[in-house]
Amino acid sequence: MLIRLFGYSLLAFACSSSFAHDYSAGELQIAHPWSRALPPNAVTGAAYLDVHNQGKTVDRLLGAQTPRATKTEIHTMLQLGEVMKMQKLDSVGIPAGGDTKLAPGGTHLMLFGLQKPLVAGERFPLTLLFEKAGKVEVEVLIETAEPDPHAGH
Ligand SMILES: [Cu+2]
Repeated sequence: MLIRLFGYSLLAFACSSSFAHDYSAGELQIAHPWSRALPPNAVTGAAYLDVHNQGKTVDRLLGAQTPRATKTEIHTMLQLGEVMKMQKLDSVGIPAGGDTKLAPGGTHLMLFGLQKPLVAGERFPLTLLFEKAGKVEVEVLIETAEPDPHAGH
C-alpha cells in the first residue's frame, strides 16, 4: 500500500481526451510516461517520460514512487571506459522554458523489486515528486518499444 502512504496529488489531472496521455501540474507538462515490457522473471525495470517546464524558474524532479516496485530511483547513464554504468541521482532539473527527457540510454526512473511482470498494454500508477510542482500522479503505459514522439497518443 505504498501508494496510499505516498498520497495522491491534487495537482495532477489527465487531459480530457481518452487517447491523450499527458499530464500537467503547475508549470509542468508531463508527456507519455511509459515503461518497456520485460520477461516475467525480470526484477528491475525502468520508466521514462518527457517533462516540459513552461515556467520562468527551474523545477526539479526529486523522486518517484509506484506500488508496482519496492523502490524507485532516478538514474543516469555514465560512460566509464568501454562500459555504460548507471548512477543514482538525487534529482534532475527541468530548465525554465525547457524540457527534460527521461529515455532509454539516458536518465530514467529505475524500478527495483517489481511486484508484477511488466506486460505490454498494461498501465500502472506512478507518483512523481517535484520541488515546485509537488506530487503528480501519472499512469505509466507498458510498451514493447519506445513510442514514436510524433505519433498521436
Ligand atoms: Cu537504472
